[in-house]
Amino acid sequence: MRIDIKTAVDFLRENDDYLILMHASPDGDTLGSGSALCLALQKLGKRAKAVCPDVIPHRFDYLFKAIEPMDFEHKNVVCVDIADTKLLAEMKSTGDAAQLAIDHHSSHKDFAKKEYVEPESAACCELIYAVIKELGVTIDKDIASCLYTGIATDTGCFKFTNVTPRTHSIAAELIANGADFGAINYAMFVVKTQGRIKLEQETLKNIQFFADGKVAVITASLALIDSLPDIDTDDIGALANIPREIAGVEIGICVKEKKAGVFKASLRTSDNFDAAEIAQNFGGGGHARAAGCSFNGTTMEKAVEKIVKASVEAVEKQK
Ligand SMILES: [Mn+2]
Repeated sequence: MRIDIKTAVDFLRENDDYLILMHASPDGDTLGSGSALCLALQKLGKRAKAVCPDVIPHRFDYLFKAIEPMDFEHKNVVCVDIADTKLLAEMKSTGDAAQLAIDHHSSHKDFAKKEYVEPESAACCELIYAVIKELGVTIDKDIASCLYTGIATDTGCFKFTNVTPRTHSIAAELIANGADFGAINYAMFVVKTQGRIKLEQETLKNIQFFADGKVAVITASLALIDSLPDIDTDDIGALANIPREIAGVEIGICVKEKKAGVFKASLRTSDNFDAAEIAQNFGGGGHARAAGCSFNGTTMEKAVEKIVKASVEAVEKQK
């Protein structure tokens, strides 16, 4: 059942022993939401723990340093930033038993007893901020840094069109309350491992342009990926954004070798092209500006040829 913030806050105030679930392949928003809510509930004298089905990348370690580890049997499950319990992987059944879900996805599928969902919010952390205020908990430096992390990461450091005046007002208050925004933005948006830089350097060497520079493709072979021990899946995933950073490129493609004979193409497009439509030619899909598809039992050259041909055709169709 959809509820308003007051009902969500009443529930949190009246109960105890919370297990807060954050989604698999965690991002800054689910982790910032989970850690901030956990800290706030602990400050109210309640037992709370925040759990993620996947390993949390080390760059997020600071979010959890102020949380007191608590050993107890949970009575109430709260899901944060989770649009669908499928995103909980092996913890799906725990999520399906949730008492409360707090989320901002327009695609949110109701699964909890109580659902506080506001798709107008740029980040789930905007909702958690409002919940914590309503709970009457003071937003200290630690909570402010957690909430700032979620808002900054879900807005691409305040660059995406999901940003509203309210997003900036909340961020301003978080900074006033001590959010470590300089260090957070450096860790989230600037610093890269040596492996990541090497990966970008090697893939940029093989960039190819088509359709008068409107289509660009880069490739990453398994041999290259395996030769760089300090890269993670985020580093590999981020390659997909590189071709669209080049002026004039409207369809940016990255083809990665997943295993022998299996290739994944990721597409990023301008407003003039539908990435999902191109990916659908090969049984893939996704969003209008970001989509992907797979090619099995082939070679890198053939996979590139197919996805480039479909992209060039999309450009020609538009003329
Ligand atoms: Mn989010």
